[in-house]
Amino acid sequence: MAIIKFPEHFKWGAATAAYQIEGAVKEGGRGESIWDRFSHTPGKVINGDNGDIACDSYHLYREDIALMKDLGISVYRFSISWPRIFPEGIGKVNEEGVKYYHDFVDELLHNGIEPMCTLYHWDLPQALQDKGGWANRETIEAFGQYASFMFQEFKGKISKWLTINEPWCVSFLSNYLGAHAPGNKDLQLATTISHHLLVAHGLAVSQFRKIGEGEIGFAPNLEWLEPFSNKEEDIQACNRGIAWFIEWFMDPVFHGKYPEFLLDWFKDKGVTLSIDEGDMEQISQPIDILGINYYTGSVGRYKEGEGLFDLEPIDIGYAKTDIGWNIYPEGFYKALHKLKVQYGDIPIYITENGACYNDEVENGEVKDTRRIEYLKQHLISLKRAIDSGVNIQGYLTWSLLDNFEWAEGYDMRFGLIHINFKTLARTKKDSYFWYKQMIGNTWFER
Ligand code: GCO
Repeated sequence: MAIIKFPEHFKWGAATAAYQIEGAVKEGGRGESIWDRFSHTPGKVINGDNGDIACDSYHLYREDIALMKDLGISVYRFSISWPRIFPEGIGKVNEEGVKYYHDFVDELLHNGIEPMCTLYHWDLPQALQDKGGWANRETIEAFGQYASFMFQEFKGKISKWLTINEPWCVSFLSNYLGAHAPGNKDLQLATTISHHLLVAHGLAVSQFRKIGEGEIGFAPNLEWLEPFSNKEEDIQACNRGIAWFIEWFMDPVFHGKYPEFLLDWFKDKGVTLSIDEGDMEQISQPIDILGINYYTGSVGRYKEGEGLFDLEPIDIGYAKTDIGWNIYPEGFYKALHKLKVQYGDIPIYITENGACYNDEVENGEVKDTRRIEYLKQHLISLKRAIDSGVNIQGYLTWSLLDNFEWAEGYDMRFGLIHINFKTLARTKKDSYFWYKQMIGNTWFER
């Protein structure tokens, strides 16, 4: 038995995103988002699920916040639905949407919970998509205006901001792999979008320096890849795979340039990046915090022609969560360590980490022991990283509630709290009670 103990000041939290929990998509003057359009397109989401009702947190947020308070978290990460603030993406403000988030944030503050706000968690106003979405640089300007409006409006209330959630998903997963809205399959388009997202991030940071108060950063996701052997070709293939998540998005922000070896790789695939004057300066402005989302990793081997990077994932028999992702806590530690080596001591918040297990309610209980085990394993990796000098300030688990898991719909459950999507009843899972105890103690026993 060992005690895994965290610093007293360490922040514990949980995370969600607007489209995944709010519902009420046609209420309060909200405009249409690309996820409304995508989820209502037959064949895009499993079971034809959509976010029309989701957890109905739009109406039930007081109940959710009471649960957060009971859970004992000190910080809650949520996202703003851009089309609730600007139904057309730009132009006229929807006062009802602004008021909704004021009421919501006031309720959090009243309960002693610090808001951590994501500006873009994927629900782009459809009106902007109709004009080309993130491929069109006008969307960057629209994002800048939306961000400025929010910084001004919530000054003194929200002091932790994240610009873009998981730019890899917004660009490559959504526009090259086609799995998420808007569902394109075009590497050039996806690469262009990845750059525009970073410019939009930088624009928001520069506005924040003028009018905002508090700390700002972004929240990339990453997956770890361990080389199958120590052959150079395996190592290089895994480096490319990792760099697609890490260096591609972080080198521009922290070092003001894209990684050469990936630029060359993309060039060989016929993809080029068009960088306007001033873009790299905009992107590389200093940020205050870095959000990291980590779920999974795997072993990879060089194989010519396999995937985008001549990289073949090898299943060496990992245990998997119910969504089929390998459980790979070692990669969490290694990735955090790599971030320190390459990007220094920027304060890091783990803005997402958690597991999909679809346990149901039985006799009023949800015995999700596998989620507790996943959390323990990843918190041990986190502790190893902290002890190795990585500047980690907090951990926010994904997710507070079971919710709309994008293209997977409602079947895939990540919450500490079970949602019955018919009755909207909330039931605390065993992992909720475990996390609550761990937060109270700041340690757990292994
Ligand atoms: C994100 C994530 C979440 C997912 C979670 C589980 O982008 O922040 O995709 O929204 O629900 O990662 O897949």
